Amino acid sequence: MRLNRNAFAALLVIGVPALLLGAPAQAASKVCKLAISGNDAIQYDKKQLTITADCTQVELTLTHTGKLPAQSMGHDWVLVKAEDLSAVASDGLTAGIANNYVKPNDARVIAHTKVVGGGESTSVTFATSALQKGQAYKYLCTFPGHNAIMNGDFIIQ
Ligand SMILES: [Cu+2]
Repeated sequence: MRLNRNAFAALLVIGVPALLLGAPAQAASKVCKLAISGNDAIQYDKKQLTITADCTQVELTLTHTGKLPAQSMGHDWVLVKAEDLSAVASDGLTAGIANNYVKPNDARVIAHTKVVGGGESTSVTFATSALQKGQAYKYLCTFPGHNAIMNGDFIIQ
C-alpha cells in the first residue's frame, strides 16, 4: 500500500496547484471539457454546447476533420453574447487571418481559438466567471462567410 499512497500524494502535489491557479477564489474548481469539429462543407458537428453552472473553467477543443487548408477553409470557435455575433464577425473580417479573424482585444469576445485547417485541432481554456446567468450566448466561426451556417447556442444549465 505504501507505493499507492505515495503515488496518490504525488498526484495531489502536481494536480491541485495546477487546478487552483486558474481560479484562486473558488473553493472548488471544475474544468468542463467540450469538443466540437468543423468540416470542409462549412459545418460544425454541433448546433449547441452545454455546460453546467458548477463549471469554473471550460476547456474547448476544436478539430477540423476536413482536408482543406486554413487559407481556404479555416475554422475557429469564438464565444460571444448572442447579440454581438454579427458585429464580432464583421470586425473579424477586417482583422484578417493574421489575427485569426478576431479583432485584437475585442471586449465582446469571451473566448476564442485560433483558425485551424484540415487535420488540425486547437483548444482554448477560459473561466466561466465572465458568463452571466440568463444571458444568451452564441459561438461562431469568424472565417469569412462562415458564421451564417457555423454558429450555435452555448448553454449554461
Ligand atoms: Cu469556418
